[in-house]
Amino acid sequence: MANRLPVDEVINPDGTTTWGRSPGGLVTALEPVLRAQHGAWVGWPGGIDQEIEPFESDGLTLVPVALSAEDVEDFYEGFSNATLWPLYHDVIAKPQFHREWWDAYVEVNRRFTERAVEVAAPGATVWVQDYQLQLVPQMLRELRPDLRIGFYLHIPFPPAELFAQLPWRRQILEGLLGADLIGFQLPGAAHNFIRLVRSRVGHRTHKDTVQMPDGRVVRAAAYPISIDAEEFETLARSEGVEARAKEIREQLGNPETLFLGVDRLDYTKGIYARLRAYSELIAEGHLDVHESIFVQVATPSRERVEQYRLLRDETDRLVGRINGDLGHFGRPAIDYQHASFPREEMAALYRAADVMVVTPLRDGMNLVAKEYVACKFDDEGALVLSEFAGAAHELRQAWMVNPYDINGMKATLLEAHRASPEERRRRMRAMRAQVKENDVARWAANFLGDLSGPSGPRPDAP
Ligand code: GDG
Repeated sequence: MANRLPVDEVINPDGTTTWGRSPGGLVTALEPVLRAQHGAWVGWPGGIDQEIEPFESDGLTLVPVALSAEDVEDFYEGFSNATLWPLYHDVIAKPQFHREWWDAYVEVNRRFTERAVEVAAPGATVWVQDYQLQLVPQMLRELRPDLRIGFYLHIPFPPAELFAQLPWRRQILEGLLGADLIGFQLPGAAHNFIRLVRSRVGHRTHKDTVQMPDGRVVRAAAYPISIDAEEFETLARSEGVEARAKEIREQLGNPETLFLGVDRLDYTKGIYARLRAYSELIAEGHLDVHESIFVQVATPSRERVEQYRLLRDETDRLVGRINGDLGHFGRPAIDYQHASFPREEMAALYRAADVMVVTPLRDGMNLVAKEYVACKFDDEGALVLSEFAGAAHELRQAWMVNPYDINGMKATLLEAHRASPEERRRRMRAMRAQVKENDVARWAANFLGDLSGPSGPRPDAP
């Protein structure tokens, strides 16, 4: 179960509605697993007050959980995206703590739990996804001790010093401890969790396990998420994508070097500092607007949350100022797209880009970095990557940056830009081997294998 169902409602020209598969790493990862197990997906269909019975879509059973307008405001935009999201990302933005948001979080977590309880067969495995549903494992276990429960957190889990701000810190820890296995992107996050459980809940811990008073053993470990690398490569190799990549470069005036950024428009992604670093390289004459261009795709995201509205205005202003100061007719310094594109277009952009710039201030993993690597089947292209993205632990041959250090970023952007073709190929080859080997199917299999493995104690199973 996840906050969102893997489908979006599509309104046809005749006014009827159907469901279309929403793309994304998680959907591709879990779909084959669910299919093989005849599993069901519990989640929010994305609209308001949609009281819909479970239905089949492409052979998957989808179990909708209805949210009211108030739930969306308090549970989703409020507690999930204005409390937990900034708190778990190093408090880059100030988390807001509101008691009515917390109440909504508890209530909606309860609703998700009840839906799962209705559809889970005796002894079934339930895999709960992400920060919106951290209370579900405990709620599920109370109602259904027969279930095997896994939880996976897609975003970072903060150090104890930051997590301690949360007025409901103990409830969240206890919520998660309802699971048999808790997965994180990085070992450091699992370690943060174990340390917090010891200090705040008082349970005994040993290495990556927690000894629960009822005799259960809960494990917390790292399972770095990935992408369907083969599917991306196949897409990248298709004629349509190759032609579109050429066309994009032509439309941009055949620049010598195309720098690319692709992110949800989110303050964790470090878009502002990245564009400033690039613009200074132009202003100081290290790069020439007639030879280089920076394409920044910022996918619209969480537009009703205030921090995100402010970020959009700031980014618009910055891009306007940079282009006003440094661009020429038909030669902007930055080509900024506040839009969402089909996957084929994303693949074409990756194919077209010479230097991919991924500089989040904090990121659980960052799939964009892995997608870029997967699309570069000719071993061309350079990846500039933030040390603060989970992906930096695996893509070690990227050009690493501290996204808070603008001068450092400038130097590294130039280094990646000027690197010899051999140097780029050497690094890209190593990263491609990593991503191909550790794909999303392996991620899911590792987690589910450990969840069902002999170490998972099942004292209450019927
Ligand atoms: C969270 C964590 C973690 C983006 N724009 C378009 C588009 N995308 C796709 C990308 C990529 C995905 O969205 C974004 O994934 P990221 O990993 O980069 O970032 P988050 O959205 O913040 O994801 C993150 C992830 O969960 C998984 O655990 O890695 O750290 O924050 O797949 O390609 N796709 C299409 N059009 C767009 O305009 N089709």
